[in-house]
Amino acid sequence: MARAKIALIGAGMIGGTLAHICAREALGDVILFDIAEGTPQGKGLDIAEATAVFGQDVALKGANDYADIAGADVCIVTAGVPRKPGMSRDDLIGINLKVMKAVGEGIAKHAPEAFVICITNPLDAMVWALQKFSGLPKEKVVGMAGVLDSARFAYFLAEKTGVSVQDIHAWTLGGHGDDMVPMVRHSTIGGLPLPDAVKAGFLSQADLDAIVERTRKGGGEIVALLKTGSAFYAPAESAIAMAKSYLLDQKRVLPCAVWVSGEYGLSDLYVGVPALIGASGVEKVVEFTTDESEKAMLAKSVDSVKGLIEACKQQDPSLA
Ligand code: A3D
Repeated sequence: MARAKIALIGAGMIGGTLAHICAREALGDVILFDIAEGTPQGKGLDIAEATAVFGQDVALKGANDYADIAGADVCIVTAGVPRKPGMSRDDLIGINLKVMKAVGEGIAKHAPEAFVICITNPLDAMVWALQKFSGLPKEKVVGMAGVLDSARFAYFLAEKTGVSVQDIHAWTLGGHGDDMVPMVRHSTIGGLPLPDAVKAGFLSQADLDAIVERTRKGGGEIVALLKTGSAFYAPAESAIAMAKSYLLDQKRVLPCAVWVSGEYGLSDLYVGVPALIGASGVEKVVEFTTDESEKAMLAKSVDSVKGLIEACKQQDPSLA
């Protein structure tokens, strides 16, 4: 059987990391696409040479022409600019919306059958715009944010409690901004919902509150440390989990930015919710029960997403 073809649109920090993981795990042949000449070719060749060390038979190629992504099974989009210290994700709209237009048109022309995972920020607005610009089916265009935010939540819980990350299941919903919604009642340590884990002495309520706050600001914490860009290892791993669920029809339930039509009382936008990803793309949205406080937090987060979508429509009236 032919190997899958994975197109990475954007060969920067996340794109290069994605290519490395795809090659090491032999997920498929990789096309690294970027407007920067030499960068995708250089990273592609570097990783291709590494395949002879770790012993995987996959092909890697750098490209500056969309024709090279033809027939891709999966496209992972990181094209655009990341934030620098002092910037919010929303400050990126001006540049990244134009990038989404070019990328959307390129994918529509050359890889219209692909499952598309957007990572470019501000995530919920960019994946919305990418779907519009590409015209691809909504169930085949998703955004990566929730897997990363939930991984941060889980890691902080593991670090505090000493419990293996493997036995912590954490969920964040809503938009990928500082008002994202870490779902405390639905997240578990060794099967115990977090409020019960507090009662059982795994951590204090104050520790939990601090972890929720740190999770919300997790992206900014890394930006402040790196100074020259944003996180890339954990974002890349998160998108790979989504790509694998599609390519291998794993049917994992992962928090992703997906098009909602009525779920959680929301419609006509992309927002982070638990979604079952299989060979057809988004096959189901899982609806958690939400109490009044969770509903209010979700509504606030969704308002931020709607504000970003409005800003996109103002910048590019073709989206209105
Ligand atoms: P970076 O290392 O700058 O790579 C971006 C790449 O995009 C560069 O190589 C550019 O040359 C390339 N590029 C720019 N314009 C185009 C274009 N029109 N077509 C093709 N390529 C282009 O950034 P990065 O890899 O660190 O981050 C990429 C994006 O992911 C940024 O927007 C980040 O804000 C975002 N990001 C999102 C998350 C989420 O959880 C959603 C996490 C981390 C980063």
